[in-house]
Amino acid sequence: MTATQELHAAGTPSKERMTQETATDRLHHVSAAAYRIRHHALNMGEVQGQGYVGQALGAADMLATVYGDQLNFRAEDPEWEGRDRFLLSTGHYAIGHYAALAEAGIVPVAELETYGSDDSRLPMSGMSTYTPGTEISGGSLGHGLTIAVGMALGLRYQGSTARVFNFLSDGELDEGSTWEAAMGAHHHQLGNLTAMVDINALQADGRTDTVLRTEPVTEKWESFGWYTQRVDGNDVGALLAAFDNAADQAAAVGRPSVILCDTKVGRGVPLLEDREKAHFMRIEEHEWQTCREQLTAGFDAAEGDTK
Ligand SMILES: Cc1ncc(C[n+]2csc(CCOP(=O)(O)OP(=O)(O)O)c2C)c(N)n1
Ligand SMILES: [Mg+2]
Repeated sequence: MTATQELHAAGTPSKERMTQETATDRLHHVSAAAYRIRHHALNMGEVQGQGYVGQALGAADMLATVYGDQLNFRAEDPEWEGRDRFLLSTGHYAIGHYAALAEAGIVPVAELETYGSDDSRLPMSGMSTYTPGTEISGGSLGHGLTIAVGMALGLRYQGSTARVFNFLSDGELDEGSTWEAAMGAHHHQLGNLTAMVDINALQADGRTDTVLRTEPVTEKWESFGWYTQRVDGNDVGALLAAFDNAADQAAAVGRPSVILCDTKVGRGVPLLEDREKAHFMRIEEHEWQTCREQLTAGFDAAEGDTK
């Protein structure tokens, strides 16, 4: 078995085991999970020949950090009452989420190849009624954080220690409802709520700064009363530190926490990183294998650097 094949077989160790790992092991564990998420995403994209592959590659490190290190869940019982809730606002990021659910052991890896087919549990846009481990039907952008606020409040009333995580895109910052929810979370001092925003500087109609300028984003969240961190969303070490801070500090001071993650669409596959039409990518039949090879070569080189 090669090192890469071993990685594909490895799966995710339990949370208990994670706590015993050293910082370096933790970094390797999450980086390897991100690699597998990207690999799954390419395989799913190939089923349809096109799709939101660039977002999955860009957000893989965020998803790997959350599912591989932060979330408290039971793979064999996705509806376990004590679970942390992960809400995907952006239904069009479903490929990335399914890959993360497979990595988490909630969806079998073999099932990923049914993505987008009739009768599949993995529809092209994320829907809670179809897919285990999927809390909401996202896709109507700007609603995820509002639901997350309600859930966080409800869990607190119930005396639950479960946390709520909401994954948003930078396009969702154009939505007024996102900011109403942000105000509500601060008002209710929801320390059990963590939002992460994928700032890939892109939207359906072009670059975020040309569609509707949202910067300065950091200052906006701060002024809404949130504990705010901004990190390179493709740097696993930075993500781990930010999520640790969010867990410690936000809960301690009873205010919601946001992690603003600057990411690159197509990250890890040079062929896709500079595609012009990046929101919904068309990838030619002969390109998929090249994509996988580039991904593996980049991962092996990065791992070699840290050994
Ligand atoms: C309320 C709402 N308005 C418009 C859309 C259409 N839409 C689908 S994806 C998208 C882009 C949103 O920005 P972002 O998620 O940052 O795009 P990406 O980074 O994936 O390119 C839009 C406008 C939608 N799904 N929901
Ligand atoms: Mg975007």
